[in-house]
Amino acid sequence: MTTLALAAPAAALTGQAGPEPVPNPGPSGTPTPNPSYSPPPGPQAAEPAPPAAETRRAARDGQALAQAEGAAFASSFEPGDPQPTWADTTETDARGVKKAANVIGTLPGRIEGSISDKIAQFSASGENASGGEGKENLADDDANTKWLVFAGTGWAQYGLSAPVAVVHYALTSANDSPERDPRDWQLQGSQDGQSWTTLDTRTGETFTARFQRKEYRFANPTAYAHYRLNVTRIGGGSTLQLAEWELSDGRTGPEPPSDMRSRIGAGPNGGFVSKPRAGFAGPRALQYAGGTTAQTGGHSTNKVFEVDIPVTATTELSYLVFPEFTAADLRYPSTYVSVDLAFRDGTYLSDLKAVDQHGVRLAPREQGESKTLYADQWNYKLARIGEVARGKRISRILVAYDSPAGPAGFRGWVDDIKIVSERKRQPYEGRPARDDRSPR
Ligand SMILES: [Ca+2]
Ligand SMILES: [Ca+2]
Repeated sequence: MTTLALAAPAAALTGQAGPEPVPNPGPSGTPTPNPSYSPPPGPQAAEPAPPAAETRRAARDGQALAQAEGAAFASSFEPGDPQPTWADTTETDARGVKKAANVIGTLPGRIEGSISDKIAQFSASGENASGGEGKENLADDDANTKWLVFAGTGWAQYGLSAPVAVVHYALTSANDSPERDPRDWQLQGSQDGQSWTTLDTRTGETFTARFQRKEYRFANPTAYAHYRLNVTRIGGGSTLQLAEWELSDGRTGPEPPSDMRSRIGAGPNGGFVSKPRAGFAGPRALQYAGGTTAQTGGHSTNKVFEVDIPVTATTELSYLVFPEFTAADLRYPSTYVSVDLAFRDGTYLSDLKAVDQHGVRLAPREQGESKTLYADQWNYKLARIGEVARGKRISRILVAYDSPAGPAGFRGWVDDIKIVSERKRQPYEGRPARDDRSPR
């Protein structure tokens, strides 16, 4: 694993959330349905954003490495890399038909009128980020992930991409330890993230079950740019935790239809062995996410990069993919994914029977069925596409999803997409011994 070690200066992403010194944090609790969220706890400081210089250097190093390998295209989604031409946009085939059915851009199970897509910034009084229990888990549409603070009180804060008049919110209790549930709190709004107006106050609330969602409504005509949940008392002890904190603008009815999500983001919140909130290399990756709406699942192919690359006999496609273990769903819906290519002649790589290094067809349904993609970790995929596509020209790089599971939510990350025309020998690959065939 070669995630970059990033230096850690103060602040940036976390706004006013200063590092919370917490003496001797204990383990965060009993096993959760997802074992990836229970590694030993570490320092409590909120994860800082990488400095711009680090980010630029990571991108430069990545491009230099890609060139040394003979790459015709390489993007790790960092500044300085080729940037996606499209976000959240479904591919249209040569006949003008959208390559999607029964997939929407949101995970199922949100409260009505959810504004979670508008949350642009997270801050908190503390978190257990190194244990995979960071503040971002409060708004990931997954009750199986939680925010945890080693303190009996605490606050979490959302900065919105545009002001919204919130009139309805929901808290969902976490997987274990009911005494850690919030009991007294205020919901507050702010325009500047500094001065706060209390909009709703609750005292003596209890959650009677794990993963229980409780919804609260209040009158509020003002569109605020920041919202804060200020927990002033928990059930007992000195650890606060919460699985979800959802905000709603009060809209009712079904969500407007939207294409599968495919956009640059900060990487997965948790994982067995990977740095949280980072890509495989560098701090960014491409997120794919959404929900299937039919019992028989759904599919969507989204366009990401516009390119013009000739395919030779030796052309290879490689990438890394991190399918999240969403909603503790043992059908692993996030693993039904592949990077696909659209050729100038109207054909697609997924139709050409290209295979990866395991001999599995490089198409989203086959990738999921193969069980070669492990959830909650980065998986490397390499396909010698020259064997099936030699002589064609690549027009677009796509991310394709096709799952038989539904209705189900899925979310994952793609990083380090590379198209290598002719692989150059690397120093670390060595040379075959000249006398391999001679007897010793
Ligand atoms: Ca990256
Ligand atoms: Ca969560």
